[in-house]
Amino acid sequence: MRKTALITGATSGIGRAIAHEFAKHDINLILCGRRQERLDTIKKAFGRTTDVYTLNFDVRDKSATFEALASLPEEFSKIDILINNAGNAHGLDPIQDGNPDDWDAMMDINVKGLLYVSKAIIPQMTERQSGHIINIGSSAGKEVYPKGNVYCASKHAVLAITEGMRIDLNPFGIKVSAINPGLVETEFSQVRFKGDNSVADKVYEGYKALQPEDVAEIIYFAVSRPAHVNIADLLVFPTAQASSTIVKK
Ligand code: NDP
Ligand code: 8X3
Repeated sequence: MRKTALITGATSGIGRAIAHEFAKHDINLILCGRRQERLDTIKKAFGRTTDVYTLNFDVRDKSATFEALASLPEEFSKIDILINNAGNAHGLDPIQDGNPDDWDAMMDINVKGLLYVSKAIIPQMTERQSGHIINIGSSAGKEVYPKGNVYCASKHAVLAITEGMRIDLNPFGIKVSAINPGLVETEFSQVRFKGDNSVADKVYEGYKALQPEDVAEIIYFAVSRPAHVNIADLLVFPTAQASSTIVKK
């Protein structure tokens, strides 16, 4: 029987690539994001290969998140795989110059949004005693880099939550994994630099960054392991990157 995966942040970058990879492997998809027109386009593209349902909500909005996830039709209501991917960096400033609105966005989306979505989905997994939750962390969840302060804190929190989830959900047979990429060429830097593409493009200049498809393939590998194997915590860099701050250009 086909599995069903719910992917947050499926309108772009890593989330969209995961949707593509999963569609190739006959996994039914629930795709989430705020940009409905993109969800429609992606549904059209992958809907020929697999069954796709879209949900439009902002993970910062607790009641909208719970309402959206409670509204799934019967045929999409059993979620085998949850990919907590929605997230972004907002700004790159030393702490003394940081914008509290950016701090709110990162903590509310990357940390609290992940918790709200998980809270809505976990009960059906504990009841069935099966499921796989993949949280998209970051190399920024393993080391802090200059001006990364609050983004790095949000991704350290994702890693701590992942470990906590794995401990608490292990008795229910639920797998929990953190996949932590280094630099991936997506719309991430456009968001971080608030649409200033002259700055955003420079992030990926002069070396080959990870592509979203590279991360998606790793995630499919993680979800397709045998029942007794759980990839707990995986860190992946582009070859040109040795750490958050060392990139060979
Ligand atoms: P993108 O900007 O390309 O994609 C971000 C996704 O998150 C979009 O689909 C966006 O959808 C969704 N999203 C953002 N804010 C919200 C919100 N408030 N509510 C619902 N959805 C939201 O970036 P990436 O693909 O690179 O990022 C995906 C994940 O990977 C993030 O968690 C990021 O931190 C992590 N990551 C990225 C790395 C990189 O170098 N790019 C490296 C390591 C980790 P929409 O705007 O339609 O809502
Ligand atoms: C995204 C990678 O290095 O921009 O998590 O923080 S980085």
